[in-house]
Amino acid sequence: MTLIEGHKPITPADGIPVWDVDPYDEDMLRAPETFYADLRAKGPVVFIPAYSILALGQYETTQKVFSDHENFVSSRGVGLNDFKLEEPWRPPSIILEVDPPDHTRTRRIMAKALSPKVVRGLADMFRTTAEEIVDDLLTKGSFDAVTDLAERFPVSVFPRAVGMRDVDQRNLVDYGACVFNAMGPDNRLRRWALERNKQIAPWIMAACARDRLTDDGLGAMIYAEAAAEDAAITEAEAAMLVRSFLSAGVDTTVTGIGNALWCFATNPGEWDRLCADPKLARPAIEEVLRFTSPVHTFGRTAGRDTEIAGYPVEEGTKVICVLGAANSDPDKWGDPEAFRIDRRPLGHMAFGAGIHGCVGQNIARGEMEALLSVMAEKVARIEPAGEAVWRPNNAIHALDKLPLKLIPK
Ligand code: OVV
Repeated sequence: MTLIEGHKPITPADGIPVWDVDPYDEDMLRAPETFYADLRAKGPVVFIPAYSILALGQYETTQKVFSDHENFVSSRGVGLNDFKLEEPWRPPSIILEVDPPDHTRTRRIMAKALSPKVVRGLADMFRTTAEEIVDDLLTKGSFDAVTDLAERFPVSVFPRAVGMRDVDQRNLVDYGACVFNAMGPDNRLRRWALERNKQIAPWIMAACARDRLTDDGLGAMIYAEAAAEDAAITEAEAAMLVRSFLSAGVDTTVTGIGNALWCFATNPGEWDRLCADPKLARPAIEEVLRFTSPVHTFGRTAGRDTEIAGYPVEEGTKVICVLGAANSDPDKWGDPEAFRIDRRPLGHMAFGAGIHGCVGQNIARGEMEALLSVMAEKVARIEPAGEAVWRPNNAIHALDKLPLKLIPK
């Protein structure tokens, strides 16, 4: 059988709309709003012949399929490649790219290391670091908020929380970008990722080793699980779980923070509201996540013959869940194109849903809250100082450049 993008080509069931579109077109990835609207308008499930995949964008169907780990598995990869049919581009993640019961075992360990209690213990370090960085930026004129704030802050606090002895901003951010680009088709972005990964992967794996980590971080907590009596994981698996911290914990929060700064720079009235009522920091974060969907697309594979919205779906079908489209569905959200920090968008899909829902979401929120709270105390206005440029990625909706100037209180 000839594969397409490393998976089995399918014949869609009668009645499923067919759409000649490239969801991974770079211009569309930079400005995805019309793609999201058109995808939702076509119906609950759409066949895209260019990649022989199904795509979902309506909130209800996206939410349902994404939570249905029994019919839509992760063990065959969450990108277009089917790990059952093609060699994965890197050794698979032992938490992301697995199903129960394998998933249950590793998820429990990661959830413990990233628990609300652990995250509360990191809050002071997050705040102090945010203060240092914001004070420094307030002395500057304009700066690029992508490298100098959105990257700098998470790269200053997260590797430290993990207990990494070796920190390299470029390698850490690019590694995440590689992992997300690799979920897409064999396009320029994915080819860049596979090349860049050759340079970075040895550095990443070395940084995950037991002796490259301090004794008091999240990494040490994972290794402690491997050292325990009747340990649930091996030492080699501990290294792989630390790799998951670095795959999923840097570029995602960098993107969330960059997108938050963009939201407030372009909606100064909402910044004024946050400054007037700092308790809005938490709901503001959720609205940033809903409004900008830092992870815009994530895939699953039909593990058996099943159905979506009443249409039969054959085993081996790759399904992309367009989280950005679900997060802007007017059937779910009133006035979805408005950024309103007091919306409280319960049920947004930015962290996914179901058993694979982001295990790091508490720490992600903790980082964003520390930075936004400190800024709400010190920064009167976040002013654009040039054109914001988006950086296409097969799964992430992130900025490439965001020139800003911070006006002190
Ligand atoms: C990109 C991503 C998301 C979630 C988990 C992982 C990666 C992983 O490597 O475990």
